[in-house]
Amino acid sequence: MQEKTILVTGASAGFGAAIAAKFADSGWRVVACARRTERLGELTGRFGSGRVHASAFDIRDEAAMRQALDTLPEGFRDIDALVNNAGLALGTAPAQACDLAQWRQMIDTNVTSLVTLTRLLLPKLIDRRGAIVNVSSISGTYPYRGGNVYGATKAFVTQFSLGLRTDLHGTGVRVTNVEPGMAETEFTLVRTGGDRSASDKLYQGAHPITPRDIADTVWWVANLPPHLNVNRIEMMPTSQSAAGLQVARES
Ligand code: 8X3
Repeated sequence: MQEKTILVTGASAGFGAAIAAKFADSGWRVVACARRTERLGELTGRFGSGRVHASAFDIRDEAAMRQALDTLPEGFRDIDALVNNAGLALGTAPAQACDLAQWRQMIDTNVTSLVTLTRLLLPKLIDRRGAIVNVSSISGTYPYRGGNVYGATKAFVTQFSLGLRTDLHGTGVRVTNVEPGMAETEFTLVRTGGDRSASDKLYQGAHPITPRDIADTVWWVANLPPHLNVNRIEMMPTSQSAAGLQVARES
């Protein structure tokens, strides 16, 4: 059987690194994309450059993205699966106190870059009857304090996944939206600007989702028989649930 190729964004850490490792370990070729060259080197060091191609570029830089796609080496050009994993949350302040630059960075990364890469790869994915897995979040469905623009970007990803499914009708391309809840990665360190104690406190005793859990899920979705499409998967740690509505009463 011909080896398949998967392109994973945000592959230097967390979900992306776990997804890249899972697929590489299971015989797929992996195009691992991220900004941090040295972290991608861990993947190529472990699996070899014939199995993992490290593609280092800033996902917000469209010219660099196009250049990276145009210069994929032989053996990594026929993309069968795209995992749009790169994304971030910045800040936990209420909307009225947020930093606009952080909002723009989240929109640029989580929305603009994701749609750009998807659009660029769609012809190949259609040729290959491939698969797209978008990493969204429960924050796109359930609002929480300080989630504001981060949640809105993930709601975009969720709706974009549904829209892609519709537009790709009849092409054989599968589209899945994965919506994780609390997961322990560098997510909270990034969100808080490196506050290790905030990160540790959030996850302590919660048994959060692990990168391995997400890698196993993406693996399952991507390896289903071609006649099956999982539209969306909402996942939470058992310890997490929605908290409901609030009322501001007159005192
Ligand atoms: C990450 C999940 O619950 O921290 O997107 O927003 S949550």
